[in-house]
Amino acid sequence: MTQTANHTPATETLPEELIRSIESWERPVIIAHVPPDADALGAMFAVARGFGSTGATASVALPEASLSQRLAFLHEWAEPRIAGVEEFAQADGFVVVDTAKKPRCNLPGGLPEEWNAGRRIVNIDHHASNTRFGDINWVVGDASSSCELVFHLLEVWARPVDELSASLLYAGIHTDTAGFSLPNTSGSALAAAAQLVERGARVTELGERLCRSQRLSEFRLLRIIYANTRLTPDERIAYSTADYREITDAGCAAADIDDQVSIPRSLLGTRLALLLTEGVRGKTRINFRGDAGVSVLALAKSFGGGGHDAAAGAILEGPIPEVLAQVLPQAERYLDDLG
Ligand SMILES: [Mn+2]
Repeated sequence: MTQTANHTPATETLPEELIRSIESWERPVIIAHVPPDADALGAMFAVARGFGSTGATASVALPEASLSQRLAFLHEWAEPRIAGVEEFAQADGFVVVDTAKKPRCNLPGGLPEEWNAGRRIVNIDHHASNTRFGDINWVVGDASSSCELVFHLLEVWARPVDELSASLLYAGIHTDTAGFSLPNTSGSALAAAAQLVERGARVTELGERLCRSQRLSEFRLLRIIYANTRLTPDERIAYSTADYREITDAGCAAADIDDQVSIPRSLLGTRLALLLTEGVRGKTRINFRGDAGVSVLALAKSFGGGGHDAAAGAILEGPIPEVLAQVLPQAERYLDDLG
């Protein structure tokens, strides 16, 4: 692969085998994680559009209930072909983006357990905890987002990045860096974003849609999360909760739980923020966020979860009070050990 000034070091790690493999696919299915965020959706749709420009018939795995109200516009923009059981049966290969482990794949119902049945999986991701479950893995732990990686992929693959693909990819970089405010806002992330803007990414509309387009239902949920926010006595940990009743009474569903952990996280002096939500009755999802250099990945892993250093998650069986009673003391000990 030739190296040009536009390529970040991430491109140098792109396995040559990856493009050789996907080039021959005519009916690929593109998959991301559950619940899909803007990075997952943007990367998935942009990869599908890359295949579309070669004449291949790509479809995306996106069960309807898994799409949040806030991000439904990305789906409306991209108008992807949705993969059902039939598309999975006929697929000649799979691209999984932004997904740290295979069981996190957001799949339609009715698939056999071994859904890839010997067909190749290409795994493109920026989660440090990625288990390399693909047959070809391109995992760049210090990339800002999967969308940044997909942008480089499309460039090396010589697929057009039109105004719509640029917008989808920009959405992922914008969201995964929390509006270019997190430590993963690297030079390469900003350079990719700049190139996407030059290609016509809809910056103003995306800013409005992603940052200033709360539905009343989402607003009600935020009010609950503000009201439920607590601090530990030493104020190092801020946490909040929303149980099943609170989420549904607000008019929201499991798919609408996204980055609301930013509320407890926004308190001055917080080193570790937690959000515990019961989007699915009887299961507690925890979002972990670390600030001031606190990595939360090992903590999330101790509960069977995964993610990044600064942002990780886990899902535990049981109602919120039970899980909180277990997680909070462990999180305090974890901070004590970090010193
Ligand atoms: Mn991501």
